Amino acid sequence: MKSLPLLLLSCTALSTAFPAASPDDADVESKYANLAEKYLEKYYALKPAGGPVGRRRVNNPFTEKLKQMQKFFGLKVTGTLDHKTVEMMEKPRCGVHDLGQYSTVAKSNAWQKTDLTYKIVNFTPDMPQADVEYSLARAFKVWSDVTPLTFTRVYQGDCDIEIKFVTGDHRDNSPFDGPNGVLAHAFQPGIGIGGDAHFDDDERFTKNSQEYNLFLVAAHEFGHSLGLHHSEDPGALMYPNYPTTEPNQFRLPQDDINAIQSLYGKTSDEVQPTGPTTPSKCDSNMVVDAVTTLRGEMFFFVNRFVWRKHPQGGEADLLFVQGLWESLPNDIDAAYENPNTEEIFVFKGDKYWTLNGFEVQRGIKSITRFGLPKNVKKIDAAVHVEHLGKTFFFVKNKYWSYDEERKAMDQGYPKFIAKGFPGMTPNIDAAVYYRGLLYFFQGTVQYEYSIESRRILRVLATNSWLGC
Ligand code: 0ZB
Ligand code: CA
Ligand code: ZN
Ligand code: ZN
Repeated sequence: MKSLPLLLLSCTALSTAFPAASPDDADVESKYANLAEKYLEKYYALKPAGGPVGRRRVNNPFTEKLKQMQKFFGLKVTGTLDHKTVEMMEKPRCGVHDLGQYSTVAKSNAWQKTDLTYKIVNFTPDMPQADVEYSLARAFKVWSDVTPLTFTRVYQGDCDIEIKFVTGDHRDNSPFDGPNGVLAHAFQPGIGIGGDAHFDDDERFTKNSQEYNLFLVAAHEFGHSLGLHHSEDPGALMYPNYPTTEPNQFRLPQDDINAIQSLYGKTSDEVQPTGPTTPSKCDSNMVVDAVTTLRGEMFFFVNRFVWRKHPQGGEADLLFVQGLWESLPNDIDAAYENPNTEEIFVFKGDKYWTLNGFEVQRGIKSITRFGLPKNVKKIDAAVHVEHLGKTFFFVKNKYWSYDEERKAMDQGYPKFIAKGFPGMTPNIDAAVYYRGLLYFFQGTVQYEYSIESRRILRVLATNSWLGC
């Protein structure tokens, strides 16, 4: 049986997502820009506009994906939205990715054994050989840690997963495309080329957080080698796009654990591994780490993600914290904006980071600079109240008041939260000031608080801002 590379699994049938119209050449570009964007988002993993300000330095993601699409359909690769391209986009087709199927619709084939072998046929010149070996071994371990699978390296003869670094056309009907775009591909389980993983050696592979980290790319490819398809969960390793997260802190997300265990079962370990889950804005159990405004927008921090909400735009966008601010840690404690200086302060443990919009300022500082005592090892929440010129820091059952003008703590603090904010109880997760009111987040609920009348006005669900 000849197995197909994942990218040849597309099909043309069933419904069309777009109305059929006859494009008028003159304004094809503007008229169909929206259609093309939707199409590329759907089938080519184009990130929605206004999405993460990623670290990638590709020219223009839209043009890149458009070129991929034109190539796939044998059109002239112009990178512009011409008549022929629009026509192709309007042709009926089934809802399957050209980049591989989503795990939810695909019926994968798995290896019929659990002890697999791999061979590294050649090496990339980008990294020392030992680093390549280490990155690939670590990528296999991602999957063997959560399943009964084992991976053994062989040096010659037959093997299940052959690993190669190649460029351009390498005779499997899926030529690579030079720098960026496609980074690698892998074949589903099977004999011959089945299971094999090819890496585009026109990329620069690294073992650190610079693009593209070989371990991360390999871990994703080996997922395909084991029979996984792309996932729709933006936090999953098998999501179609290269993630903007720190590779050294990588933990296999729960979505991928579930997917691989559905093919091969669980490990025999007594303690079953679990992984990070992606928050969903409609989850009424959602709890936040921190909330802040930023130049009129709202940012809700939840572990390694942040929801970004434009005040008038209804839906909030889910982004990686490190997709927006590369050097920020995940799981922060608190954040606040001083709208006068347009600075954002982000707190974790006894340290804080300063942001100017989407730039992280140099230097991680100690929270003692705000005048907090040394025995405070972390704060729960921070909020700046514009009309008072004060910033409040909440720690367990107490709070401090910081004067932004004098850049000093006010006298007589800490005070009890119950005294300063009657009705509020200790251990606040996050606080934000918005249009004259305070919002305190505690677990799955949020209290709308009036400073003037010193009382809770409303109790809302924590996720109520996110437009579920
Ligand atoms: N390979 O498995 C892929 O998904 C290809 C595209 C397919 C048409 C073969 C690929 O190289 N995708 C890019 C990628 O980074 C997408 C991108 O440039 O954003 N794949 C590697 C990856 C994806 C998610 C997590 C880690 C690594
Ligand atoms: Ca490439
Ligand atoms: Zn290939
Ligand atoms: Zn992939």
